Amino acid sequence: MYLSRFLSIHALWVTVSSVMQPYPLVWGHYDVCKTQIYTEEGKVWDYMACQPESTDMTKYLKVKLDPPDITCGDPPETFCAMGNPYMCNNECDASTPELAHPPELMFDFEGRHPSTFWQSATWKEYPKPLQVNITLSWSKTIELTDNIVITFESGRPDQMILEKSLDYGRTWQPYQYYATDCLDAFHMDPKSVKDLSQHTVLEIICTEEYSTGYMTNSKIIHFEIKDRFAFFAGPWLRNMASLYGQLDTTKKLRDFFTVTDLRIRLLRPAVGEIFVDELHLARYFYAISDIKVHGRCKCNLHATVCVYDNSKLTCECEHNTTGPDCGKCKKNYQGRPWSPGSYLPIPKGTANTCIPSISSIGNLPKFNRIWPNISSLEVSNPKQANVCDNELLHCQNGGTCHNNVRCLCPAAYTGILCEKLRCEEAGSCGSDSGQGAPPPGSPALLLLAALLGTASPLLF
Ligand SMILES: *[C@@H]1O[C@H](CO)[C@@H](O)[C@H](O)[C@H]1NC(C)=O
Ligand SMILES: *[C@@H]1O[C@H](CO)[C@@H](O)[C@H](O)[C@H]1NC(C)=O
Ligand SMILES: *[C@@H]1O[C@H](CO)[C@@H](O)[C@H](O)[C@H]1NC(C)=O
Ligand SMILES: [Ca+2]
Repeated sequence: MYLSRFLSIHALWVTVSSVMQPYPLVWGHYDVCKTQIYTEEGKVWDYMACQPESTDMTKYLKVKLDPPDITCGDPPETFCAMGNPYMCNNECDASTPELAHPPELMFDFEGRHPSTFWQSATWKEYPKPLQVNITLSWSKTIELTDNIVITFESGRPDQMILEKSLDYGRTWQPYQYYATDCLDAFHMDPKSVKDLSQHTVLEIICTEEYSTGYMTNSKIIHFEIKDRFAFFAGPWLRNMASLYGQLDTTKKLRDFFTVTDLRIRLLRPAVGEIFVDELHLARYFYAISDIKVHGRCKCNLHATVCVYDNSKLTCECEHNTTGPDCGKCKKNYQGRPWSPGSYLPIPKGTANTCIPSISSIGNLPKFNRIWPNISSLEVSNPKQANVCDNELLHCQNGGTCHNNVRCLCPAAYTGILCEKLRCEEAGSCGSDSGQGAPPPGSPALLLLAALLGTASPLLF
């Protein structure tokens, strides 16, 4: 309807949009910041919310160990196999490349045999705790899009805390506690992410799921990003609109997945038994073969490109924004306050571009934004029509608050506060349409996947 009036140069969007017309538009890719369209007034730019692709972020980090001399091999030492105290023929020697285990080996390409790994000195000063901080710094805000996965070469630690910073390492908050015995180690009841819900998703938990006591042959520790997304987007992350809507409105939720630094605090190595074998302390140490961190530069939905230059990540800002995260308006484009882009409405979102300052052009800017029509709201006094705000979150079902007067609803919802299912209003709710998602394998979905050259409907 609306779109068919335009002939877009960016054929993809036109095709996708018209293909998707019969279905609610439940997802977007946000991989284009603007396209040129033809209107009755000629060629104009159409701006939309955009973000960089999610990628392997370990390529861009700096790693720092505390204490700095904790890596094994200086002086050379032998260590024993955890499970067998009499197998002590392994050597660590920092001055011999084949026998050294420097921190870089946590981030090199894995998949060969044997794996390469960082290793700490052994616990020779027992009972003094053997503790190591591994700090990963990006000097840039990034948004996590997939699980953090840490692979241990020997046993997984008995006690560990994953911490995060949002202010380049000035302050730290715990992200998750890991222990063989949470109550004993941290005075916390053990929980798993599966015990959480939409309402408790931000709770910081202690988990025993990844400790030595359980499946001893597993070497992996997760911080579960996807399980947390699933509370909003469903178990197969199909209803991304709902997640995006929630991320749009709830700053706390968005910040939860945002970091500038991560810190792995190793507090007690794997012991594997109740008592520490004091005669064979060379059995105890930390060794990590791989750390996976997937995410994207946070550019406030104003850039698709994030460049790595001079060991520094920076958003290439569009929409006349600027700053490392596109967090402010460019000079002479301060005609209204800066605002992040919005994921809604799906699929193109709202660009919220910065507009020319009034003084720079002499008169009011012409601006093709649709301002909310207050008189169309079903409220008695339009002057007090404060329908919603981002702190109090009155918009429901993932709706976003727009200038405090209107909720922008995800495609499947309607009503002033997005409280009604659109299909309910039309009297056509089927079993699946309540999600607002077309059934899996529907022609629209398959065609969309084909157009975008991806087999997966996931967005990350
Ligand atoms: C690790 O970092 C924490 C703060 O996050 C600090 O209190 C602790 O002393 C550090 N431990 C080591 C071994 O540097
Ligand atoms: C930003 O400013 C340039 C001129 O510097 C202009 O051509 C462009 O259309 C503007 N973009 C947006 C999104 O307003
Ligand atoms: C605003 O909404 C009212 C009621 O729906 C309508 O009569 C009016 O024409 C609208 N105004 C504009 C500027 O669209
Ligand atoms: Ca490795």
